[in-house]
Order: sequence, then C-alpha cells, then structure tokens
Amino acid sequence: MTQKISPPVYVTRPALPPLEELMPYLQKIWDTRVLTNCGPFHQELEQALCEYLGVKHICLFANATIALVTALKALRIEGEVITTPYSFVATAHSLLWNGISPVFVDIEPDTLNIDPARIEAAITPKTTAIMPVHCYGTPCEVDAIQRIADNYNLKVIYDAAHAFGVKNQHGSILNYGDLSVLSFHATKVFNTFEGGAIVCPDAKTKKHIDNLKNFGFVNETTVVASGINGKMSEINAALGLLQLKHIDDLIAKRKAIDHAYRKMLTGIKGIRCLLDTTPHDTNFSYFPILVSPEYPLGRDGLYEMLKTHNIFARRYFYPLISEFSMYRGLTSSDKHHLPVADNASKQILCLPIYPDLEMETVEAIVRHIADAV
Ligand code: T4K
Repeated sequence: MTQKISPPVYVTRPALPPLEELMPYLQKIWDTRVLTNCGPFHQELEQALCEYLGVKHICLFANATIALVTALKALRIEGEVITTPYSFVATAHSLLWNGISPVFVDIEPDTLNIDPARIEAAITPKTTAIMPVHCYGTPCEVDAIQRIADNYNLKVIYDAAHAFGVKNQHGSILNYGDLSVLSFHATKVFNTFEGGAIVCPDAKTKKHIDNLKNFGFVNETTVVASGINGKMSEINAALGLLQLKHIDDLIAKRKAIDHAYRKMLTGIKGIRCLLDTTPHDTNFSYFPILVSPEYPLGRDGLYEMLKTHNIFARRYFYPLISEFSMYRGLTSSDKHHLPVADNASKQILCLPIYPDLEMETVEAIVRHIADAV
C-alpha cells in the first residue's frame, strides 16, 4: 500500500511571519489611508533592502515580470538579446513584450547557467544586450560575461529572480551588469506575496525607472515616457519589511535541509545533486537533482512516484523556453544548438525545500527515492 505523506509536501511553501507582527503595519495603513503609490512602507522597504543586500539603489515592483519588461525599456534595448533557454518563461517573455528577439545560447553543465564560452558566436550586428539568469541562485560567470559585453558594447541585464541575498567574494551578486531583477513571489526565498525589484547602480537610473513604473509621470501634469503601472502596494511592502526581520533564520533553515539532502542522497545510483563538488554561493532557494537514465524509474517515473506519496516535486525547467510555441521557430531554438540545456531539462527535478520542512519529511522523501533502486 502507498504510504502518503500528510499534509501534502510541495516544492516550496511560503514562510510567513507571525500574524500578530503584521497588525501594527495594518493599523498604520488603515490610519493613514496610504495604500499605494510609493508610500512610507514602500520607501522604508527600499532603504532596508539596500542595506540588507549591499546594493546602492532599488526600485520596488509589483512582480519580477513587469520589472524585467521595464528594465529592458529603461535601457532602450532593441533588436536581439542573448539569453538562456533554461529558465522560467518570464525571462524570454519580457523580451517579446519589448519587441525584442531572444537568441538562445546553451548552458554550462555544472551550474546550468548560460555558458559564456558560447555567447560570442551568437552576437550579430542586431545584438544589444545579454540577459543571463542566476539559475537557482547560483551566480553566473559574471566577469566573463562582462568582458564580452564590454568588448561588443552590450548591456547586461541579469534575471536575478532566484538570487536574493547571494554574494561572491566582492559582495552582492546583484551589483553586476547594468541592472538586476529580483522576484519576491510567494515561492521565493524572500517574498512579499507578489513583488519584485530592479537593482540599479545610480540615482539617475533609479529616477528614470521610478518614472517608468508610474506611467511615465514625473509630476502631476507631465508624462515623459510611455510608462506602465509596476508599483508595489503598501501592504506588499509591509509584508516585505516583516519578512526581512526573519530572513537570516529562514535561509539558515534552508541550508540545513540542503545539507541533509546532500548527505542522504549520496551514493544513490542515477541521482546527482547539482553543484555537489564545487563550493558556491547560494541562498538555498531550490534543491535541484539530476536524474540520469541509470535511475530505474527515470526522471518522470520518479516525479510520478513521489506524487503517489503526496510529494509534489517540480521539473524546473522543463520544457525549455525554446520549446514553447512562440519560441520554437527561432533558429537558436534548434535543440542541436542546445544539447546541455536539452539534457538538463530531461533530467532535472527540484525536490521540496522550505524553512518549515521537517527533517523526518526530508528523510521520507529520500527513502522513497532510494527504495526504487
Ligand atoms: N525569472 C525567473 C528566473 C523566475 O523563476 C521567475 C518566476 C520570474 C522571472 C518571474 O517572477 P514573478 O513575475 O513571478 O515575480 C512559480 C512562480 O509563480 C514563479 O514566480 C517562479 N519564477 C517559478 C519558478 O515558479 P509555478 O507556476 O510553478 O508556481 P505554483 O503556483 O505551481 O507554485 C509552486 C508550489 O508552491 C505549489 O505547488 C504550492 C506552493 N505554493 C505556491 C503559491 C503560489 C504555496 O504553497 N503557496 C502559494 O501561494 O511558478
């Protein structure tokens, strides 16, 4: 008989601060009646995030997808942009929303991030920018990417949706490139229910982006650009301020789960933890494993078997973006140009990881994986 875990275990489960901590924030919103349009909590969260993340300027957004669309608009990117097919579809959609053609380049087998060694060959006279993704919060090869961008006069916009709080030896990974975009969606390490942000290097760019996210208004009567409504509301900003108080503890809990998985999964034939040999900077936002054909059930068999036990792992990222109908016809979507991404998308499985996940549940998940061998 199938032993089901109860309640069901999902790939992630949002962390929430104690409800009573939210009440004073709600009271203030109710008292002041300032609900949105860059109010006091919005400003406080921008300041607090700059300090916590170690970045100079942040523009809060309603979500990361609108932030990506606005980031491209802010830098007046057009023509072709080199990006990865191995990401959430919002990465490439933000290009289409700006009338830009994505050019997909293959990824590295260890990090599953865009492979800098393949970028140059994809550059054409129409190329204006590179949009890499710090997949699962693992930093891209930022120096190599910047060297290429400098040589060809290209902008770099990082989709840093997964990379909240990730640092390298020089500080925040969000300080690389021209702009970085974070997601604060419910499923992310740091969440404001829905939300996102653009990290930018100077006050002038921040002002421009702030105007763009507010319809292009610079004052009551002047509109300087065809902007959009990308503003984060006061209640989302308040949720962010609360989350931030607990974030170090939440990431530490994720780290313990990551380490437990790595230890327990060692030696299971056909299962490889990503980045198990290389020291790396991460925020433990996902726990990706590669399931090779050596594993008796295969990746999809394991995914289905776990479901029968009420364990809902996810195949982030399968299918590749380049396989969706609106991208399939592009020359760069040809699978023969993307062998590493193609293979990864067929083997990837993200196991549940979130701060409240019990160690016994982690043990049970690994037991089910091991039992099939
Ligand atoms: N760039 C990258 C690289 C991204 O990964 C994403 C988003 C973006 C850009 C765009 O960011 P946003 O515009 O969303 O800010 C989820 C998220 O919706 C999406 O934000 C995320 N990446 C993507 C990787 O995952 P789904 O469709 O898989 O989510 P869903 O609703 O199936 O949730 C997964 C599991 O999480 C559920 O099975 C249960 C749990 N869950 C989910 C929600 C929403 C909860 O327990 N509570 C919740 O409220 O896309």
